[in-house]
Amino acid sequence: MIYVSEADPDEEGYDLAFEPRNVFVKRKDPKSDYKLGEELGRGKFGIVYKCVEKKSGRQFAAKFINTDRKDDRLAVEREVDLMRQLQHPRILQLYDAFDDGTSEMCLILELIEGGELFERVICDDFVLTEKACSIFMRQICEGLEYIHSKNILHLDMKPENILCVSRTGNRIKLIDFGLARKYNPKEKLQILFGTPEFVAPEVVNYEEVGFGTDLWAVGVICYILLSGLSPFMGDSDLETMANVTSTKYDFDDEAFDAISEEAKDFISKLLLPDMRKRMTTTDCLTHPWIKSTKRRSMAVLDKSKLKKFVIRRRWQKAVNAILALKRMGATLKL
Ligand code: PIT
Repeated sequence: MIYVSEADPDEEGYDLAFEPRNVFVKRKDPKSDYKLGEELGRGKFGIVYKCVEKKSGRQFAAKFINTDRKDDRLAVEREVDLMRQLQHPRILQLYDAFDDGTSEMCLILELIEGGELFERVICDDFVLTEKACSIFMRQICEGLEYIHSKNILHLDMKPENILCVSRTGNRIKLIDFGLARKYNPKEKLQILFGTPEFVAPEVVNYEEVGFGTDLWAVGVICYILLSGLSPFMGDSDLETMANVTSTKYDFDDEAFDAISEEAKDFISKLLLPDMRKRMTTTDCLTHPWIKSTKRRSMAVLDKSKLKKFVIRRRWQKAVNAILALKRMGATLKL
């Protein structure tokens, strides 16, 4: 059994993976500098492999991104530009970037091998408690506070983008700045993307977005982590988005019987229709549920619903991967 909840994550060390670097995109084949290894994961963004820097023998992760479409290159250049500005222990670091003129660009990233947070949490040897949840949520808020302090919006906060540093510790890091944007409060920023289950009402309504948009998603993630239930999930994306804009949700399910009032208070101060009224990351970090983890319950939470949630998302991911292949012109022989 792994009782991951006890230790302060920072007792394991709070260092950056490597010294801050001023990364620029190299116009050559990444394989000239790095030797590729096993696949670590794949998603809409592309495929991530383990790799070794030839000159130093150091291990990294290599993310290959398809850049067939004209805008794809610009999007990756933007991701590199934003990641270059982010150096924090709660954010996956960028080490190198390549564009050799083929249909793929490559980012060399810090290697972490703990897998996705939710996948890890549902393992039978992982004991999930409310205290463990609040420690994870604190780290998510710390990472996001740093991102926001640089005037950057993540805009794709969801469970898949929270990775564990190791299989046994409780440190996490935020990944995927593919949809992130620089935020200028004087300019109105509207967006048309994201995952329906996690997007805020202002995104669905195509209204102005801001720091609060990321915090809505933090509220949804916390709701799911504690209960295994997705607060706005409908039978279709359209229904989910209608549920989001109604901003109606409740804690009525029996899954919440064991959950503290402070935890529910934390969620309810994030899932507010007006993004300006939601807690900021700094407010989150001083909220009693996050701040005083010592008093948090060590009672074991029932993970059966969370397991179902993760299995459902695995299927969704597989379907998305097939759709992405089809868009690239692949035909399937079944
Ligand atoms: C791993 C291990 C690791 C890095 C990653 C995955 C990276 C994933 C990733 C990073 C991004 C992004 C999408 C996915 O946009 O060390 O399993 O910046």
